[in-house]
This record gives sequence, structure tokens and C-alpha cells, in this order.
Amino acid sequence: MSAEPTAAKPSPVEGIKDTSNYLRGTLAAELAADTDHFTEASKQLVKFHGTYQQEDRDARKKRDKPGVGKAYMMMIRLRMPGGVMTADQYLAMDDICGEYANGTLRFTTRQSIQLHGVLKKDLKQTIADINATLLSTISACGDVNRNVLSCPAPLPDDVRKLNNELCNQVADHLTPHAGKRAYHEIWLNGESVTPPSEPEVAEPIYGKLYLPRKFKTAFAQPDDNCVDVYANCLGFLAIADKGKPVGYNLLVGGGMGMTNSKPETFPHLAKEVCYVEPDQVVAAAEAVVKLFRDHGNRSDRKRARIKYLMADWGVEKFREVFGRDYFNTPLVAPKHAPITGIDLHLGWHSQGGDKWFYGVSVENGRVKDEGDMRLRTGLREVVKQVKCSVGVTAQQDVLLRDIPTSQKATVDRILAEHGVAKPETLSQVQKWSMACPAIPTCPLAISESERFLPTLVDEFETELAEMGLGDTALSVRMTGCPNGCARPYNSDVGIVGRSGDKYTLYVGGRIEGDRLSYELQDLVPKDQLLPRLKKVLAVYKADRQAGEGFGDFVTRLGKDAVLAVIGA
Ligand code: SRM
Ligand code: SF4
Repeated sequence: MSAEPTAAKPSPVEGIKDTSNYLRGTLAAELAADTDHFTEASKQLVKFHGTYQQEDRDARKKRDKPGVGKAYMMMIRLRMPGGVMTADQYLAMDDICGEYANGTLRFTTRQSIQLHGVLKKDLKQTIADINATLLSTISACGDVNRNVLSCPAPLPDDVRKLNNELCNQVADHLTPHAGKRAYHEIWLNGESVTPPSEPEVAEPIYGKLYLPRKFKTAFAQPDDNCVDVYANCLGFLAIADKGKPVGYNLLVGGGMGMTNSKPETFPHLAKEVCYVEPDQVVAAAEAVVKLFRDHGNRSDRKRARIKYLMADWGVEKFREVFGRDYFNTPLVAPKHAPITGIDLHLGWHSQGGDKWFYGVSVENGRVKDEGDMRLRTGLREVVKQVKCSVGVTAQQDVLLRDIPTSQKATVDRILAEHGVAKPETLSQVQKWSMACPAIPTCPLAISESERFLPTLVDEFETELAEMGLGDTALSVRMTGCPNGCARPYNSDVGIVGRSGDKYTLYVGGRIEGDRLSYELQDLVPKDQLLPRLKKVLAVYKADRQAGEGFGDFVTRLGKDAVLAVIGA
């Protein structure tokens, strides 16, 4: 089970990276060819450039005749450190989703935007149009450091300000060097730069093989863990003194995904490694990445994330190797910094001076026009008229930023005209819920998620209101498979697709994201999810202690007692 490098055969993806000439492969030629999809090798490489090959799974039944084949399409993901973009960039993305994608934008759980349904023939133009707005898709996916998280709420505090600055510095520093040249050549008709012969020079941090697996980084502060820092491979948790940031606890080894029938895979929260000064943050990030590059498992991709290195080694050995071989500085012990809060940043908030921001709750991150709820057009109109900047949160919501006092009424009016509900009118469970896309776009989905959760949440809020629990903040997160893209394993309630209409039910995480839940029951039919949870909620209502959250309560009770409540 060790994640130490062994003589084990490298996985096929390692071979693809090795022979790709720094992520070029045959992508340029395949893009120019009149085909509707990429070869297997290019399908892997194209991820490093921010796009995935998918198929319309709803269309499968209609297309299963001989010679018809799959309805291929591409998903494109932005690289957007801290989730922030200008008004013009947002408007350009809205245009692009109408012109080339399926007419929706999707805010992701990592502060990014995804486009779905782009045809291969339009891929190059779409990525070029995104770059023309000075946004990018480079390293949004693939075995590299991905979009770096940091709270996008422009509140007037020094901790957030420094977090955002360092988030951008780390994102820049960890962008592939040679990979960037390849990106320009392939997508932007950049000059064909001959790759340098020395791999170390070409890709000084990653090397020719890049990382063993994806790598995720976040910046947070203890009083607002809205980015879910403990779910990240690398986390920087700010330490402040009288409101001034003085340093960071360095956290390593968080991750959510696991694979059915592989008990050696599991969700894991990041561990505290050491304390670093702000001017050591970039070097510390590079050191962790290099340690992962050298020691991560390159033969079994199911067990290649840095969380397994941390779990196998233990934090003491990790500290020893990190300090001695990579950070080259005596390690300072982490500070005591428990997570004390989390904020969705919805509604109106002062930025200081004459500026405000407004947080809009977006159901499962999907920006679309449907019936009376014309969210896409409403957001577009606000951004167009008010010229506000936009921030995507790691809770799949959006913040409209830098709005002068004189424009607040305009924003309220436009959103109301487009049927966008005020956050204070939404139920707690709706505001705190998240679902991953799953079917029809995700190739790994086993069950429905984004298309199922809204119905469940509607039923949930009715039940909670009837039980007198309507004001209880309850995080319900659903995914269509155990990979955990909506982070179901550290929420109060996690619902994970297991087999068609059956789900695994998890309970006991904490809304603040610093405790894992436990598996309560497997293979629960979808129509049984709420009835079973209702029984537990009734006991919660009767027996909870003052201020005790649902996740805290079921953790205190323990699995056996909770199972007894639902009669299992
Ligand atoms: Fe994810 C793969 C969607 C955040 C763990 N994830 C996928 C793919 C790309 C499926 C694939 O590999 O072909 C999904 C595309 C679906 C679609 O149709 O769009 C997908 N993941 C998403 C998004 C869009 C979910 C969302 O509701 O927003 C999120 C995009 C984030 C971004 O902007 O970068 C997203 N994925 C996450 C998170 C949450 C996070 O990072 O905070 C996790 C859990 C944390 C972690 O990484 O452990 C997550 N995604 C995975 C995994 C499991 C990886 C593992 O090693 O355990 C996979 C599968 C894989 O990599 O093989 C995966
Ligand atoms: Fe796809 Fe599974 Fe991620 Fe959902 S959790 S988007 S089904 S990989």
C-alpha cells in the first residue's frame, strides 16, 4: 500500500506525458482534422489545456444504431485564481456560452466557470475567444496545480487582501512553463517555440512528467472557511494578530475522491505541517509540489493523490522529508487555529467607502434561463449596466462586486425583474446545498445529481419547515459518483450516487468543513433518502444541545444509535 516510488509499471498516462513533448502530442494536427473527437492520448493531454472530451449521455439511446456513434462534445474549464473576473470578461463568457456551448454557464466548486457542449470543430475558436478576454484555460485540469482558491468577497480586511495577493502569486508561480508555450502554439497560433533540450530548464518545477496526479491549492482564514481549505492538497490557513495577517499554517493532504470496491481509497482532510511567514508562501508551495512530483505514486492513478502520501507516511515523516529535502529551512510548529466560521457572502455587504457587493445564490452553480427564473439574462443585465466585477465562490455562488451605493437599487430591480430570488427568501437547506453536474455530461456519473437535488431540496425544505427546523443551517451535498466533486464527505449530509437510483448516505460532517462524515447506509433508494433522514431530524430536534448543528449531533450520537433511529 505504500506510495513510495517502486519498480511498479508506470500508468499509461505517464507514458503519454513522457512522449508528449511538453503537452503538445498530436493535438495541433488532430484539431485541424475533420473529426468529431480526439484520440485516447490526446484526450488525456487536452485536459492540461483546460478541456475534457465528453459525450451527451442522454443521446446514447437514440444513437445506439450501428455506425451512428457517440454524440461527442467538449467541456471547457477556466483558470481563474480566486474566482474573480472583470465585467467585460463575464460578458464575454456569457456571449461565448451562447455562441459555442449549451447556453449555460456553470460556476464550479473551485471558483471557476465551465462551458458544456462545445463541439470539437469550435474548440480552438472558443479557447481563442476566452484568451482574447485575457482569461485562460491553461492548467484548469490535468496533472498540475489547478485553479487556486481564495475568498472572492471584497471585504475591507487585510487578511483577505493578502490571501488574494498570494493566491495569484502561487497560481502564477506554479503555471507550467513549457506547457504555456505549448498552449500558445496550439490554441493561439503562437510562434512555434523550439522546446529547449534540457527538461529541467523547460519545466523547472514539474519536469517532463508533470505531477503524478491533479494538485489543488487554497487560501483561507479560520473565521471563514468558505473555500473548504481542508479538502485541498495544499492549504494556507491565515494566522492574524489584531486583524493583521502575520503568517500561515501550511496544510497538506486533503482530498475527497474514492472508488467503490477499493477500500485503499478514501476521503481525507489535510494535516497541519508547519507555520510559514507570508514571504515563504510561494517557496513552500513549490516545495510541496516538488515533494509530490518525486514521491507520489505514478503507477496507480486511483492512489496517486498527495493525500495518500500523507496517509501512508504520517505527518511526522512528511514533515521530516519536507523540511530536510524540499523546504530547506527549520520547520516552525503550526499555530492553534481552529475553524470558527463559514460565510456564503449572500445579499448586500459593504466593501467600505461607497462600494458594495451583492451575493446571489445559484442553485448548483448553473446559470441559465428557465421559466420565470432568468438568471443568465438577469446577471448579464446587471453586469452590463453596472459594470461590476464578478467573483465566483467555492460554494457555487456569485458575488457582484464594486457596486456604488447609487446603483444598489438598480441591481435589486434588475434581479427582481428576472425572477432571481433574494437570498433572505431562500431556505437554509437550499442556500447550503451543492450538487455536481453528473448526467448527462460527466462520463463518470453513476447516478443523477444536479438534475435530482433540486427536487429533493424542495421536499427537504417543506419537511424542515413543518418540523420547525426551517432556520437550521444544513449542508446537503450530492454527487453522481464517489469522486466527491461537490465535497459530500465533510458536509452535514452527503448523498453519493452508488448505482442508478440508489445512493450512499453520509452524515456527520461540519458545515465549516473541518470534519469528515461517516457512511450511514449504502444503496439507499432515492425515494427513501428523505424519509430516513426525517426520522433522524426528529430526534435531532428533540435531543440536540444548545447551538448543536445536525452534523455535530449525529457525530455525538454515533452510527449505531443513528441506525437504530431509522430502524435499520
Ligand atoms: Fe471533479 C473528475 C466536475 C471539483 C474530485 N470532476 C471530474 C470530471 C472532470 C469528470 C472526468 O474526469 O471526466 C467532472 C466533469 C463533470 C462535468 O460534466 O462537468 C468533474 N469537479 C467537477 C466540478 C465541475 C463539480 C462542480 O459541481 O463544480 C468541479 C470543478 C472544479 C474546478 O473548477 O476545477 C469539481 N472534483 C472537484 C472537487 C472539489 C474540490 O476540488 O474542492 C473534488 C474533490 C476534491 C479532490 O480533488 O479530491 C473533485 N473530480 C474529482 C475526482 C476524484 C479525484 C481523486 O483523485 O479522488 C475526479 C475523477 C478523477 O480525477 O479521476 C473528478
Ligand atoms: Fe462526475 Fe462523479 Fe464528479 Fe459528479 S462527482 S461530476 S459524477 S466525477
